[in-house]
Amino acid sequence: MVTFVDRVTLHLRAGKGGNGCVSVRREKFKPLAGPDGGNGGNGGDVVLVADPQVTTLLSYHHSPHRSAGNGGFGMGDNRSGAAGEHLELLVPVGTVVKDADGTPLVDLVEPGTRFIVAPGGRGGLGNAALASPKRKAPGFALLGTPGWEGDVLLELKTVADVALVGFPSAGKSSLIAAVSAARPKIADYPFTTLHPNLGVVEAGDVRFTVADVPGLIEGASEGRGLGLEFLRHVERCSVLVHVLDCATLDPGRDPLTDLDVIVAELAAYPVPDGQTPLLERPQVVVLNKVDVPEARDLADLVRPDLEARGYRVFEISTVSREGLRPLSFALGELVAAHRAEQAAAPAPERVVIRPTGADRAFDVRVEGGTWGNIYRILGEKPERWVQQTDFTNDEAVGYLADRLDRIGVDDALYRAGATPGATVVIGAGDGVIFDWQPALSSAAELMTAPRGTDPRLYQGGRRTTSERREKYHEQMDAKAQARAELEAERRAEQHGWDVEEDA
Ligand SMILES: Nc1nc2c(ncn2[C@@H]2O[C@H](COP(=O)(O)OP(=O)(O)OP(=O)(O)O)[C@@H](O)[C@H]2O)c(=O)[nH]1
Ligand SMILES: [Mg+2]
Repeated sequence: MVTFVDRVTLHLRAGKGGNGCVSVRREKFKPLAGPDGGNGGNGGDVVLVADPQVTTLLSYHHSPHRSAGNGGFGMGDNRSGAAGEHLELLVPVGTVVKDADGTPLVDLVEPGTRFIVAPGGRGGLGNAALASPKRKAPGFALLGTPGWEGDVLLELKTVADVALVGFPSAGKSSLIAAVSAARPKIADYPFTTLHPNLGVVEAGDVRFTVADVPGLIEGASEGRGLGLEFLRHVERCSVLVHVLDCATLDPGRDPLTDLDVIVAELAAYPVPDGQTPLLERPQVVVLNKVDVPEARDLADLVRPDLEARGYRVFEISTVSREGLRPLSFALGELVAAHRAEQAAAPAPERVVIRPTGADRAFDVRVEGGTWGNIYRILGEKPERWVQQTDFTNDEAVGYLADRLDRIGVDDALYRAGATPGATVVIGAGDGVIFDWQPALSSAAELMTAPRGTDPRLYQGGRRTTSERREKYHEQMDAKAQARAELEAERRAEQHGWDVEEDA
């Protein structure tokens, strides 16, 4: 049974944005009282949260398909759709998130860090929100856009200060059990430890974490034993401890050759860019099992050699607990020194989260095709606008054309050499294909009324300033005429002759 998982592929789907609504308000005696379709709700995001309480990616191994809630549809009477529920996925501190190609996206080393790994789609605007002085009665609404969908790779890299490395059965798990509250499995057969164990050690006023990783053997870098797979968990450790077995009964093994083998394997491990190679980090040597008399003799024998190579050497026994205190304190000092160095160094650059690269609104790419050139438009906005367009609605298509024209798509197409009738594709792959007419005309424009207006709505609608001014002048003219008529009548009565002739 799998109990520890440190690498998993997640299949994620963020929520889809809800569609906007087309609706017209109806009142008694005023059946067409203006648009009142509400907006669709935004789709929910999938968010990764680094949580110290979580230690494995096991639950994602069992159920790797995760999705966030969809946004609700907009409704009439200006009711907006509900926002889709966000999905929070708790991951261990030290989880590296990579995209499907293996490019790192973010490194969740700080507890509590949140990363929106799959952003939800946008809700579409309803026709009430699309109304404007020019477009009083939009007969269309925008569709919700789909949420991000795809695979990401989660990789757990244990965050510990000290890593214990060495041959199987050297006593690494015994050591972590002796100095911390960790209780890993300990047995006298090789590869007892199959996944890293973490323990917390307190030495004086320094508190640090120790990781016990599965044993290494010669050829581990070629995949022998458990391979170098688990050295991933050593990558983030600042101090390495070589645990050497002084009581091994295996012929051909002794502390010095063991150390050479391990050092050669560590040298073969490639750390990610920007990190200190494993062998350039502070290292100490621990000669274990000195409670066994022969082991102590052997330890005393090899000690000068190791010190000559520049290592600090500690003789310990996890059984009699001899030498554990000096070891803990020495490790505490090294860790404290490393932390002080880190604090003095400038803070490492933060990882950029999902760069959109959208300083330009769009790009036009000319591609050769069987039927002549294809002009491909790539850009965050044009692609989103296409997703928002209901192509069964001519008004919506016209609105899309206006939007594209406004950011200069037509001009850019001209400049790229497109002629009317050329094939234009918006988006990658098949995208959406148009026969280009400058200012992409649509049937809606052939209607008698300008796009976005509806003559039926004008009866009770608000008048524009010029209309009002015209009406005012008309009224004034009528008044003046009436006054003139009255005056003429009055005079005719007085003088008894016909004023018309007089004029
Ligand atoms: N006599 C003696 N035996 C020890 C000492 N430390 C560990 N052992 C024994 O050595 C054997 C292996 O110990 P582990 O701690 O499981 O070794 P390990 O390095 O974690 O081994 P793997 O997990 O297989 O890589 C066990 O039987 C322990 O009881 C010690 O100080 N003295
Ligand atoms: Mg072990």
